[in-house]
Amino acid sequence: MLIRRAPDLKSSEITPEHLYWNRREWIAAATAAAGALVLAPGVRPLAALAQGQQRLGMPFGLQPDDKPNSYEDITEYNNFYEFGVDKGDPAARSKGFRTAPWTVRVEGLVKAPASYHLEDFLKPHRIEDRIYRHRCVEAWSMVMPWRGISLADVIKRAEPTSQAGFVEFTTLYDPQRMPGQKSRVLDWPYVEGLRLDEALHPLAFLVTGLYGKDLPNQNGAPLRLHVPWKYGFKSIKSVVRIRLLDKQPRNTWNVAAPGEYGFYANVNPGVDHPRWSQATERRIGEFRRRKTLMFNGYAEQVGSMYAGMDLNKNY
Ligand SMILES: Nc1nc2c(c(=O)[nH]1)N[C@H]1C(S)=C(S)[C@@H](COP(=O)(O)O)O[C@H]1N2
Ligand SMILES: [Mo]
Repeated sequence: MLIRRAPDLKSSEITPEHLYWNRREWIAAATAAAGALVLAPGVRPLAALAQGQQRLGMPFGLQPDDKPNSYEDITEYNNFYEFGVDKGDPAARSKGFRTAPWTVRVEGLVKAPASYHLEDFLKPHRIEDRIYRHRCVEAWSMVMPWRGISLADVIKRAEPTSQAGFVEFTTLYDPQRMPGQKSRVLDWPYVEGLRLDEALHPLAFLVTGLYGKDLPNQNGAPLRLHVPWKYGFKSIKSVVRIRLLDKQPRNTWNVAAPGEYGFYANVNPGVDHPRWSQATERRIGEFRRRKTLMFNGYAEQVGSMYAGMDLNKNY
């Protein structure tokens, strides 16, 4: 098929989204999925792309009315308390945050513990682009076109021992570089955890980029987790340590407010937060409310991991 060049754009129109959607790989994947469909240049081939990812065996949970949020939405409306508690603080206050050099330690109940420079940590792994739904516990949501690596691959590379049952993640602790850590709003450093089977699920993703470019600081550069079937607070940013444990790790929001936030934090429209409903959500950039989906739309992929568990108690 003929791939034409995108028509001339005014430089003000050349957003990261434009560059991203015009990438040859996307167009090729979408076209493969859509058979003979010829995509006009600049058209966001989202539906075709979704089918393409599915056909290539890649996980995908987008719904027909989902489309990725703009670069501005994703980078200007953030939760990252290390840089302040207001939604605009991370963009404003993380600008000078240095993320190189960056070291990641993988340790605990593994046969191959190691401390890596970020580049070496990433090197053996396949870099992938994935579009994920993101649902904050505050009842707003976005759709993120991430770039990153499979968490399962990282864990397998470390060779967990037979005692390992959980994975703990820790954010950098450095109040000089992360000024929000000078205030005691949370118990620093931010920590999160997953059961080992959750961490090995193919949807669990370690994010290194957004819209085909490096991850902006406010989104958790240089390495953050995204577990798309769970509330956003599980998706810990600026990770420096991944540790395999035999018991359930502590997680920051559960420590801060145990009556409000659990360990599992699976998106569940049937279990309300004590102070608000989780039945609906507002997509950033829209005004209407959408129904929140069980497991944030990924029930088909992840539901079996929770068979037999009371999800009203294990929230
Ligand atoms: N270290 C750290 N990780 C964090 C947070 C945080 O405050 N500190 N906030 C969490 C919450 S509540 C959400 S909703 C997501 C927000 O990610 P985003 O800003 O990329 O949308 O990051 C999560 N990861
Ligand atoms: Mo959140």
